[in-house]
Amino acid sequence: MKKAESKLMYGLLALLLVPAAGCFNASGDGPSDPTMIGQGQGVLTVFNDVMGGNPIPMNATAAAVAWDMGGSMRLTLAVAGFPASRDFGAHLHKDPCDTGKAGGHYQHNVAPMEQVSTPAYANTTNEAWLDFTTKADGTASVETIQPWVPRAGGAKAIIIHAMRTDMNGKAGDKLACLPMALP
Ligand SMILES: [Cu+2]
Repeated sequence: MKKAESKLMYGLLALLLVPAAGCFNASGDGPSDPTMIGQGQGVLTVFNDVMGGNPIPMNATAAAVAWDMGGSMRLTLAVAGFPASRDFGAHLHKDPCDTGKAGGHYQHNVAPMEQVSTPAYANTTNEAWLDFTTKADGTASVETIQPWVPRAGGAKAIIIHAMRTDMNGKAGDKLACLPMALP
């Protein structure tokens, strides 16, 4: 497999560019070559909190890469400069960071309005969740593998939340946003 040297913008991203050994293929047809379909593009936005309640420093960083594993998606997220030893929620969201703080979660099967935040739709296989716990050095890396790739134009950001995600897909305040360049 060719390394994507040209995409190595910084060290954090470099870590994410090595596909998993032994390619995952949800359809069971055998291995297929992963294709990078998108990545975190631009700077992590840490949302202003006038009450001083945002624990993420403004100079924190994040990088993400999405791979098409042959109809399924591997999505990786790495962060640095975060508070040590703390839980955060994170998800793939529908809208850009500057549009309503990225709107709601990307859902493969789109819920009827009244069921958006129910376990039937807000779950770990219908949405891409990337909850993580930071290490003592303030870094973390996490990945999720989903049996789908996002619809064209359907996913535009990763939001980092104040708490781990509960069974209804809720994870508290939106603390930061990473723009995602996806098809
Ligand atoms: Cu979210």
